[in-house]
Amino acid sequence: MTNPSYPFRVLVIIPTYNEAENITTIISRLQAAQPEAHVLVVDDNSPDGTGDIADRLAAEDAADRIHVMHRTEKNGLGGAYIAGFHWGLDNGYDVLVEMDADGSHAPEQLHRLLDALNDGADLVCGSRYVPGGSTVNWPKRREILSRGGNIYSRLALGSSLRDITGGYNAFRRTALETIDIDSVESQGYCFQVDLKWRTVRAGFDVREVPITFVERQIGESKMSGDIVREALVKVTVWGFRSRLGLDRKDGNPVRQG
Ligand SMILES: Nc1nc2c(ncn2[C@@H]2O[C@H](COP(=O)(O)OP(=O)(O)O)[C@@H](O)[C@H]2O)c(=O)[nH]1
Ligand SMILES: [Mg+2]
Repeated sequence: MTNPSYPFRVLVIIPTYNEAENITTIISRLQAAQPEAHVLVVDDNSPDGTGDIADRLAAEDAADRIHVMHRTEKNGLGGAYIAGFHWGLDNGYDVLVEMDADGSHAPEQLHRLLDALNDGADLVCGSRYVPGGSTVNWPKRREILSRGGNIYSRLALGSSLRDITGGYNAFRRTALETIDIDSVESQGYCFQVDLKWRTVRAGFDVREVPITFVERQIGESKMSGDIVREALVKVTVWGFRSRLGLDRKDGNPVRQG
């Protein structure tokens, strides 16, 4: 069904790993804020039963707007999103949104992203670091890491995006169809940088809108030192490749071998 206020079908993809205490709340907030949007929960066999709860919510939703993908093991945020994007593209959605399960990405602000898409953007990034954007209750250590990661990425890549590591993003399907998502191997923050950087380089209309990022109140972050190290190494390599003119014009990396 097309959203009456938007001329496109929206799928919100929510990757989950041990979000049993959050998943019901985030889906009901989303349905209250954007009743016509569909949701796909991509669960990596969470030991706390998140996948079962999502199945129950899907079964109880008379309008059939809730879908659940079960994967067999924890395989990182990036892998979950790629699988979710494929499902959404195969099922004819026009707009695919990334949203965390823990409440950090307010469904009540989703209209900001969708309005900008409706205005002609191909990718809209929810941004903590443009005027009007903010973070709430974030530990100082995480904020420094995030701000530092963004500054480093901007310098290394020559990108003008203020929040290139952010995870609250809405893609028009044509962007995802163009950037060869199967060749994206990165995880975590780096995955978000990779997707946005490819979309920018492919010449799409990429915009940022302010969001209020609220740190999770329940459950644990899956952020790890490995995710940070991966981001640092990969962003540096991409920066050099780009500056040396080794990238393909369509925004995708040159395949090795
Ligand atoms: N399916 C899946 N979801 C994940 C995985 N790692 C993290 N997530 C989900 O990705 C979202 C963001 O993770 P979170 O731990 O809150 O990261 P942070 O906000 O950077 O601390 C949450 O909805 C997590 O449940 C994973 O390996 N697989
Ligand atoms: Mg979080």
